[in-house]
Amino acid sequence: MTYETILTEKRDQVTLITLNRPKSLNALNSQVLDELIDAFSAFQADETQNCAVITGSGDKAFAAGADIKEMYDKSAADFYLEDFFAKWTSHIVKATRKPWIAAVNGFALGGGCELAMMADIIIASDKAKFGQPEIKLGVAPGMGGSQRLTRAVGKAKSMDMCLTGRMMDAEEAERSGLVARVVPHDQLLDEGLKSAATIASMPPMAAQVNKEMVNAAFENNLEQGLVHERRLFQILTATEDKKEGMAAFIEKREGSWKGR
Ligand code: CO8
Repeated sequence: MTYETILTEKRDQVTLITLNRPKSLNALNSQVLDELIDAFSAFQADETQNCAVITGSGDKAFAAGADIKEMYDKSAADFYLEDFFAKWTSHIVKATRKPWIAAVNGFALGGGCELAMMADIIIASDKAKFGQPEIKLGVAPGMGGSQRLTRAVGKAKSMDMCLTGRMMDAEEAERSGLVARVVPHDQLLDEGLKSAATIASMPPMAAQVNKEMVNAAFENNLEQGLVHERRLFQILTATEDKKEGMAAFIEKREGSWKGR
């Protein structure tokens, strides 16, 4: 498969995947998803590769969320029938049994924060910012944010983030347990690749088993939570406030809410 929205590179035993739509702050559209699924499948299948790193191109964003312009015209029926974003869980989280690291180089918002949280380890640049601002668009997290963020940082901070849509800087994210480490911005990729090389040098099966064990502690009942979350997201996409919230973003103005 030829990629247009991501870049991939093998560095010894480490696969580097770069989200590459810098003009849209690496927003995650259907093409990105399809290409990521292919890249993660190739990584999983390649016996020479033991660990992966995912990062964002440009200086500003890891990923500023699901692509609002793509979601704007979709109806609730479209979201429900496509089971929009279910493939992130089945193809990228579950099917990738080898460990992978998110090296977060800037904004990780909405789906971007959710993609980072799907990784086994998050390493953040000191310029990284995390958030679940979907409420400002009249919706809510739909790719695991309400579940994974709450498990990572606890109810108090997760509620604060989801209800106000505020961002967390890298220092707060580390203090809250969302990220493993914060490193200077210009050293992020080197540090991410170095950690990945360390993991890649471990016995490959033991690495996968360790990952599986830690996830077993983390993910009990997550499946139900994620299905529940997706259904609720799909219902929200039928509201007038979703239409208004996304239109307001695209037209660069404040939204005006109807509450329905
Ligand atoms: N989607 C599409 N385009 C985007 C997105 C996005 N999420 N974020 C930024 N862009 C685009 C902008 O429209 C702009 O494009 P253009 O130049 O053509 O106008 C370009 O990227 C640069 O963005 P800004 O000019 O806005 O840059 P600023 O530095 O002023 O602001 C921000 C940066 C703060 C990151 C700002 O862009 C922003 O708030 N972005 C939106 C963040 C957001 O709301 N993310 C959540 C999206 S919803 C989501 O992720 C839901 C996931 C779950 C779905 C599950 C379904 C079941």
